[in-house]
Amino acid sequence: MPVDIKQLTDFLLEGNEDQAWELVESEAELFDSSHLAFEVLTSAMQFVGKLWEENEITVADEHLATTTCDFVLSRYAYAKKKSKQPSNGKRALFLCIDQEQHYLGLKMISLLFEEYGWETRLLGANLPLEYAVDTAKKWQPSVVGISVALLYHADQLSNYVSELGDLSTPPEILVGGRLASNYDLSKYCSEKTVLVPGLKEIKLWLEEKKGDDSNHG
Ligand code: B12
Repeated sequence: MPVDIKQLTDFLLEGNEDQAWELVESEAELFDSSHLAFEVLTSAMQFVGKLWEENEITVADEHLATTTCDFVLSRYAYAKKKSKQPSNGKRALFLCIDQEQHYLGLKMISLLFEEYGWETRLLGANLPLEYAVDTAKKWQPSVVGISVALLYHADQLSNYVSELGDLSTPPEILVGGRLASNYDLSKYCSEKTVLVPGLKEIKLWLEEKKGDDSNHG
């Protein structure tokens, strides 16, 4: 049965954590595939955005939908803990650039990496560049995932890409978020940066990496 996005959106807007969770949990297809579950939650949050744009809901409603969606994501991750793949020994660091508040997508991506056996650190919204660089130096992730949603943050993106790329052991940099889905961000990135428009593409990337690992013993 296809999920009723309108109903899920209503549960998020009401702050109805249990009903929102049950809708995701009761649908076997969604419970089995985080990819599908995250796709459905993304659509519901985009619908929230549309309602806000049309003045149908307030900023407070939007915040409540966000915290409820965040709760559902955490509960999903907890419920799926046992089906995680064994550790692949690799680290991925996730952050939003300075002033960027939209972190739900970043959290979804971090959870997907965990399912694939990565060790992750989710630094969430609004991380100034100096702290991104400092953490990458100390923790030595092989991947840094950066999220950016708003166009006026794009200029800053190039500083993150170049400073992280200049580290003595530079991580692979993945850039995603609403802006990466809607614009060509390559002029703010380096040749090595991987631009990821959405869930389908990151799943392919994770599968490819898994294949590389098994090919190299
Ligand atoms: C919730 C929300 C907020 C919340 C954010 C809360 C939070 N903690 O995330 C709050 C209320 C704080 C907020 C604030 C603002 N928002 Co807002 N917000 C939204 C809303 C409704 C949903 C965002 C969301 O969670 N989407 C769902 C997630 C899952 O989608 P996603 O981020 O795209 O992530 C997916 C992919 O992009 C990918 N991905 C994401 N990150 C990464 C990272 C990597 C490494 C990879 C590989 C992939 C990846 O994975 C996800 C999988 O599906 C959107 C509407 C929309 N259409 O998105 C507006 C929206 C993005 N906001 C908007 C605006 C204008 C603002 C404000 C400027 C409003 C204001 N005047 O204050 C501020 C700016 C705050 C800031 N400085 O960042 C506009 C942007 C319009 C534009 N042209 O730029 C939108 C589109 C609303 C609208 N319809 O106009 N917002």
